[in-house]
Amino acid sequence: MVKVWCWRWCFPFALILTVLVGAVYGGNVTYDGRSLIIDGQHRILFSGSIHYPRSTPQMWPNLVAKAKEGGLDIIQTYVFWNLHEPQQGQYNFRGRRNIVRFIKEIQAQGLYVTLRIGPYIESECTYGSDNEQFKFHMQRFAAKIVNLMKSANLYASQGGPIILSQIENEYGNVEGAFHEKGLSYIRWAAQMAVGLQTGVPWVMCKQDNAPDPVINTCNGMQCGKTFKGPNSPNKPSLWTENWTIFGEVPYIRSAEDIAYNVALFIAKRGSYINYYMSRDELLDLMQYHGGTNFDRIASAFVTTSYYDEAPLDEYAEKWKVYKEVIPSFDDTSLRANTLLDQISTAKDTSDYMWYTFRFIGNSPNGQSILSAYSQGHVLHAFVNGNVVGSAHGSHKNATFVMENKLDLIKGVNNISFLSATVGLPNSGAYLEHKVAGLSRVKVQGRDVTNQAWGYQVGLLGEKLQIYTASGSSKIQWESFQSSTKPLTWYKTTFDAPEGNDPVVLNLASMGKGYTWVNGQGIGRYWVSFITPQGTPSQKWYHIPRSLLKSTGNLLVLLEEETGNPHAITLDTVYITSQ
Ligand SMILES: *[C@@H]1O[C@H](CO)[C@@H](O)[C@H](O)[C@H]1NC(C)=O
Ligand SMILES: *[C@@H]1O[C@H](CO)[C@@H](O)[C@H](O)[C@H]1NC(C)=O
Ligand SMILES: *[C@@H]1O[C@H](CO)[C@@H](O)[C@H](O)[C@H]1NC(C)=O
Ligand SMILES: CC(=O)N[C@H]1CO[C@H](CO)[C@@H](O)[C@@H]1O
Repeated sequence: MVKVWCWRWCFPFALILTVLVGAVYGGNVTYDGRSLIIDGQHRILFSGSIHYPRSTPQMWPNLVAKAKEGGLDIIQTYVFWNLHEPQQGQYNFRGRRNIVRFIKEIQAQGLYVTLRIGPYIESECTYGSDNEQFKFHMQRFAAKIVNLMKSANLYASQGGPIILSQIENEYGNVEGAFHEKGLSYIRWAAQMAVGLQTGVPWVMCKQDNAPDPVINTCNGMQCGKTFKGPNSPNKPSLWTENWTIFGEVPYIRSAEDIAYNVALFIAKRGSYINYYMSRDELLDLMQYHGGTNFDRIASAFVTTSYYDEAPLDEYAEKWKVYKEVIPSFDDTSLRANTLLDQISTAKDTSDYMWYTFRFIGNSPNGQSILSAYSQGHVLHAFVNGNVVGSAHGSHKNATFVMENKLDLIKGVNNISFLSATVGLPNSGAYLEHKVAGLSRVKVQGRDVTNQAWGYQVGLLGEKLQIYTASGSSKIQWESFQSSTKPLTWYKTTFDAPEGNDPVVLNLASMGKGYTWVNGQGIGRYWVSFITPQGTPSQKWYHIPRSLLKSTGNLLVLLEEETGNPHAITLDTVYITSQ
C-alpha cells in the first residue's frame, strides 16, 4: 500500500543539502576558478529544474516550497520559445507561460534562478547555424526575454533572483556538423548574449569551447567522471543537468549513485550542481518537479505512486463515443502526385495527417499485400473504412516498414493511412531537414508512391474541438457499446476526488491516444507500447487539481487503437514515509 523508496531516494539529498547556507538576495554575481561569487562570497550551490509550463501557476508556490524544503538554493528553468512566440511576433506570457510570475514566486521564497534562454526550435528558420535569418530571430527573442526580466528587476544585478543565464543548449553535440559555421555561430551567440548586459554571468552547456567570458558547463549523468573541466582556469566547474521514452524502461537512479557522482564532482572542484527532471513525475511533486507535457509540447515521462483506484464510471456519467471520420481521396482538397513529408506539411498544428489514394482493383475480392515505408512515427492503414494494420517506430529508430494482407474489391478501393508523430525531434543537427510520414507505398508489389494522393492535416474531432464544452455539442455522440473500434473518441464527465492529493488518470486499459480535461490537453498517452519488461513506460497521467471543478469535469480521449474505457480509473496519489 505504501511507496517506501521515495524516502530512501530523497533522504541522502536532504543530508547533503542541509549543510548549505540559505540564499542571500540579489547582488554582484561574478566567478573565478573555484566557484560563482555572490556578493564577494564563494558559493557551492545546489539547483533543481522546474519547468514552469509543465505545471500550473496554482502549483508553483508549493513546488518551489518543496524544492526549498529539499535544500535547493536555485531553481533552473528553460525559456520555451515555441510557447511564448507560437506565431512570429505574437507573444504569449499568460497562464502557464507567465514566466515573470514564476520567477517572482521563486524570489518571494528566497531562492535564486538560472534562466536557460533559447533558442528553442522555430519552424521556417534554419536552426542553430551561422545563418542570418536564424540569428536575427534568436537575438530578437533573447533580447525580448532579457528585457522582460530587466523591466521586472529580476536580475541579481538589479536586486532580483536571477544569478545565471544560459544561451544555446548542448550545441557542442551538433557543432561539428556545421563545420566552421558552427564555430562562428557559437562566437556570435556568446557575444550577442554578453551584449545584452544582464549583469550576471552566462553559461553554455556541453560546449567545451564556450567563448570567454561565457562558462562551459557539464550536462550528463556522471559529470564527476566525465567533465573535462572548465576551458579556462578562471572559470568554475558547473553541472547543469541530466527524461523517459515511450517503449523504454523508466530509469530511476539510486540515491547512492547520485550522491557518489555529486561528491566526486565537488571533489574535483565542482561548485554548482543541478538536479534535472526526475523520471518520476509524481515523486517530483515532493522533490523538484518534472511536470506534465501539456498539450502536445513533448515526449514521455513516467509515474509511479501509491494510488486509490476508482473506476471513472462508478460515479461518473457513462461513456459516450464518436467514431472519427476516415477521409477518402474524394474528401481531400490538398493533393500531390507524390508522398509529402508530414513535418513540413502539418507544420506542428496536429500530430495527425491522412494520406489517401484510390486503388483500382481488377479482380473481385483479390487478396493482396500492402507495403508502407514510414519515416515515423506511427501508422494506421484503412482500406474501404476497415483497419488493416498498424505499426510504429521507436525513439532509437523512427523509420519502419508495415506489411499487411488486405482484401481489395473490384473497382475503386479507398486506401487511407493515418500517420501520427509523437512529438517533434528536439536535438541533433539540421533539425529543419527532419521528416516524418510515408515515403513509399506498394500494393501487390506495384509502387504507388507517385500516384495522386489526397491529404488532410488533423482529425475532424480536432478541427471541431469536440474535446471542449462548446465543441462537444457539434457532433452526435453515441452510447458506448461493449466492443471498441480503432480511432474512436470517448467522452465522460466526472467529479473531482475529495481532498488535495494529486489526481491521476490510470489509462492502463487503453492503447495510444490523447487526453483532454475541461478542454485542456493533458497530453499523449501510449500504454500499448510496452517496454522489454512487458509494462508500459507510463500508465498514470497527471491532472492538475487547478484544472478541475468540484463536479462535472469533461474528460475526452481520442483512442487510435482499441481499449476499454470502463477500466480507466481516477486515482489520487500520496506518499508516506514508512
Ligand atoms: C563585484 O565583485 C567583484 C569580485 O567579486 C569585484 O571585483 C567587483 O568590483 C564587484 N562589483 C561591484 C559593482 O560591486
Ligand atoms: C470510396 O470513397 C468514396 C468517396 O468518399 C465513396 O463514395 C465510395 O463509396 C467509397 N468506396 C468504398 C468501397 O468504400
Ligand atoms: C531503422 O529501421 C529500418 C526499417 O525497419 C531499417 O531499414 C533501418 O536499417 C533501421 N535503421 C537503423 C539506423 O537501425
Ligand atoms: C543530458 C544527458 O546527459 N542526458 C542523459 C540522461 O540520462 C540518460 C540515461 O537515462 C542518458 O541516456 C542521457 O544521455
